[in-house]
Amino acid sequence: MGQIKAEPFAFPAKPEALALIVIDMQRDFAEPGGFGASLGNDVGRITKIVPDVKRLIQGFRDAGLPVIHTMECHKPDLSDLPPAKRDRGNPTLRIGDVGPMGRVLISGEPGTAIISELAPIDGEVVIEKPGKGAFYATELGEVLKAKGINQLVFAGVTTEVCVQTTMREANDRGYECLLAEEATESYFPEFKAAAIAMIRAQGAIVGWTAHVDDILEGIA
Ligand code: C5J
Repeated sequence: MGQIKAEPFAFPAKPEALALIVIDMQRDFAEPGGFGASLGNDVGRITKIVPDVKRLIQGFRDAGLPVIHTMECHKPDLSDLPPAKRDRGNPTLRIGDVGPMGRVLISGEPGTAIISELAPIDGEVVIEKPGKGAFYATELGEVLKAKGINQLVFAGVTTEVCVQTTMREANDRGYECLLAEEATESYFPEFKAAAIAMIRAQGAIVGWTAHVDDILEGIA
């Protein structure tokens, strides 16, 4: 492993320091009746990336590199859910309400689970996060430090919300971040395109972006 073909220039991958972080590939964002749908979004856009996320995960597993999963969710007593988050907007179901897949975005509920095709395997870390960024109010920073990880490849949803927020948190903490273009998606195609453009602008001001095939070739 060395360089991964990427934009705006090659990503200097170091096998001893690299992990994949899969953001929020949960039923609540990808299936009818969940949080994403309650906000009026077309969740079919999210399910389309599952094959690319799956082969990226498999590539990291085959290379013996860590795969870390995150889930946006809250405690059943809602003590980690700010009213400003619960009350905003006009969704058909609010976080904590009972929907067809159980309570929306609540830890342990069926809808909160990672979709079955992408389920974590034994030994993979799963971070439950109450915010959009995966470093806020979680153990992610300590987990990465303990594993000696300082380079992160990102996949998951949604590109401009939880993925980009976490990339920005990571960038400010000194991580080198690479976004896998076909393995991330937004409910809004124009927001995905804008996020990719702004991440890699100005000499990778937030990070790099690359195609899944090039990442898989780089880590093989
Ligand atoms: C959102 C996320 N979009 N995982 N969450 O609310 O991006």
